[in-house]
Amino acid sequence: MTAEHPRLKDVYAHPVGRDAIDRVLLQLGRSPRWVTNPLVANLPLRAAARLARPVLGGDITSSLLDLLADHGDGHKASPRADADDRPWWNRAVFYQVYPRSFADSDGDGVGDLRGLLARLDHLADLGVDCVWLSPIFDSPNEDMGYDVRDYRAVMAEMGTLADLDELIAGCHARGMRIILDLVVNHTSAEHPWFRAAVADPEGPYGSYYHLRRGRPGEDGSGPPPNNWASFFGGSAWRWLPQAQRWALHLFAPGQMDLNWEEPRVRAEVAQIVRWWRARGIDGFRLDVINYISKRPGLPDGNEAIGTLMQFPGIEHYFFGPRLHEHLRELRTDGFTRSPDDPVPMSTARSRRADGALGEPLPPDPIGVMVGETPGVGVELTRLLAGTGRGELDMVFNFDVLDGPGRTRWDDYRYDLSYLKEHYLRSLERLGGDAQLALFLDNHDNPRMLSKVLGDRDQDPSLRSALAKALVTIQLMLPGTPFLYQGQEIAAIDQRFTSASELHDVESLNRLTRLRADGLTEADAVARVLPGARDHARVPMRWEPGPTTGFTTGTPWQPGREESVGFTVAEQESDQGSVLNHVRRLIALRRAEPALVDGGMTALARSSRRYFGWLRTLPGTAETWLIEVNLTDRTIRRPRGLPDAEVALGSPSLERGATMAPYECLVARVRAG
Ligand code: TEU
Repeated sequence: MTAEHPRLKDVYAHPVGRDAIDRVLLQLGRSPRWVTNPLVANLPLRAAARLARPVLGGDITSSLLDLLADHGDGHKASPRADADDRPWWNRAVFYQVYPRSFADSDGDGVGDLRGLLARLDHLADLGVDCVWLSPIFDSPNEDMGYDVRDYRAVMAEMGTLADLDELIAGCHARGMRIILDLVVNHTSAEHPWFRAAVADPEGPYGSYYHLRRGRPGEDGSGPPPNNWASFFGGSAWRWLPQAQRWALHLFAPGQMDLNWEEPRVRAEVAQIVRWWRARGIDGFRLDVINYISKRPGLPDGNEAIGTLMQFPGIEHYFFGPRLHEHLRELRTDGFTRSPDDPVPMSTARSRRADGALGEPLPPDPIGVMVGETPGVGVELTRLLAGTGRGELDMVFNFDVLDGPGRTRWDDYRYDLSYLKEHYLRSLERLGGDAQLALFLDNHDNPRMLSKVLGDRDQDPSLRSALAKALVTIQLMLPGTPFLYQGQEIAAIDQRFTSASELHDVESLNRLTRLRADGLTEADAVARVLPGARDHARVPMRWEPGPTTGFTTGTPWQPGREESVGFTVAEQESDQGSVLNHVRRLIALRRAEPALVDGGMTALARSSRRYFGWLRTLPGTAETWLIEVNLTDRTIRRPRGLPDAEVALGSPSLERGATMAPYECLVARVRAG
């Protein structure tokens, strides 16, 4: 940014400044008009920050300016290639599997690769184009696989490398690609690299991690090197008596942050990627990949930002100074095929518009890179995943998951008008610069169905109607949809009642802190449940029965749901089920190019109840109308809508003057 004494509008015009301020406003539940009205926008930044101090709790100016200085003025992405050049993942439907809870083949109560292999037809019949597996690498499972001990081995409870090779081939034979979850912001404390670093902190592996000496004469009881907090509670530092060093861990104490400043770390990661690409893996979802570059010196975090964002220090790593450089290098050195690369052990068969399978495709020139990027907004999406930027292909923008002024831990009802506004604003601002990843559920969040319905999420008709409406939005908007296991059968949160039913390190740590604050177990559980990641990690419901067809043993994580009609088996034969609605939606996407390559025109843009839009295939009159009632009551359709023939609808194929609660439909606009 050029101005010596910038005005607020100069900061807001900078991509990093825009996203940082938008994130603060979202957290505070305030409108962007707070900063865009000319009176405030033209204030010198320092004056504006003084005005905001009572709300922000302190001065954030210097932190903000440091952040902006790291990133110049950001680069404009080049416009997206035209439809013919679009990469496969632009048109794909992704499906996230949490393998631990998907299907168990050997009765030990833990999902495994052979269980998933036995259920691959479920995914192929859904019409999925790419399967994403949450971590399956060897791990002590302090964070359910997000703490890797060996990047080239499968965790024993999930199977073997041979099982994984068979799974990769099984996906490819069904016309599906498969990506894994690459967790390289940190390794497990049991990884050989870390063990070597502890044994000899001045040796070759000491620089693989963020190790800091203690104060003179310290035994670890002194203050850690800075005020950074762990996402799972407490300090982000752990004292290593054997090494007489502090070690950084942004997550659990067994998840040790890698030092990406070390070129040998970057080379190791690139080699891991190449190794898996040779086995036929089609790319990776990259875990908290925007955290890998930390500000040199690891300075203290600004107290006001720490309080506001709940994690002191976050401004020094959520978008660090060398992030672009590291991502470009990883894309080139790890994900891009070179001429002397071996042909992968298998590649996906092509799938035609009618879903029929074709011949195996040639290897993709570049493996897909899906960044998990907490805290990244629209502008940083453009910088990280903009077409032609040479960094990531898509990123997850988590702003969609909680409404303004809300966090995952608040017990509130999610307002779907916010979902509409978030996606429309993202699409309008991104234009063709970057592909939007469209997701509502994942393994880290409560189910969107339950956020909207609350205790009514077990009302069968509301639950089915809303599940279909949500997945229609996800699959019919421009972008790449990521379904999470269970969405296809309207999975909801669990009626857990005791701490013994929770297994996630984040939930358990939170429970411990609340109990230490004097809450009873029941009150502590009640405070954790709204945001617990455990809801989304219960076993997949394949059929009725105590273990829902997931295992013949005792599930590692019990589910607490007895709903009738919401298992795969019960929905399979019901033509009006959510499962068959999802299948038809994906088949329609595949058959109708306008629903994937088409532009979008929002209808009744300002309505908070009605979400309608047109998809028109460029250069043709081929136009589709999609409509969703965002509310649990009957609404009147706006006037002046085009006449259209309904191809897919819930609860009916009729289009009258009104829409039933959560009604959704997809219709072909009649020409003329
Ligand atoms: O998640 C990081 C992330 O942004 C959320 O998990 C959130 O930070 C966390 O729940 C604390 O609020 C990724 C993985 O998806 C998650 O499962 C892992 O626990 C985490 O990284 C560490 O690897």
